[in-house]
Amino acid sequence: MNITKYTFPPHGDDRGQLVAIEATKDLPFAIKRVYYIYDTLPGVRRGFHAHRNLQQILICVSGSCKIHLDDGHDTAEVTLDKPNEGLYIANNMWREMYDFTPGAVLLVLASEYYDEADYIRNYEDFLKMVQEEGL
Ligand code: T46
Repeated sequence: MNITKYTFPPHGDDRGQLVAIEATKDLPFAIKRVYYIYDTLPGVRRGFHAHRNLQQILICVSGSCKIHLDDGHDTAEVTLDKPNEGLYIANNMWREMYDFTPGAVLLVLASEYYDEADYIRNYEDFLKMVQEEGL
């Protein structure tokens, strides 16, 4: 499976680091929504869904976490542990997030507004869709 990661150059100086991300210049889509996940309890695994249309960039801006990706054929485990590195997740990709370190913050840049109808939350339905649509 091809894993696409974006590295955003930090503008560091003797005060610390600053990362700027500009929609469509630095990303393959225009950002319509930003959300973040924090205070994740030990042992928690979340996600367990795919999206029909949504594209996202996941950045663990503090701490680290792991992402399980599944395109219906292959799987991959990706570690996010750099505040200037983003993982691109295309549509039609099953994802699970786990192994959050204490205090980890996972920032997500999303190509679409929140839409519950865009979620495929049943793994068997996901595999069926991949097979039927030849994805
Ligand atoms: C994804 C992974 C990486 C909203 O009201 N608006 C939002 O924009 C989002 C993302 C969620 N919500 C509500 C819906 C649920 O009541 O927040 C609650 C938790 O959402 P969910 O259970 O979907 O969270 P995760 O961590 O399983 O998945 C989230 C995103 O939903 C999903 O798109 O790709 O993070």
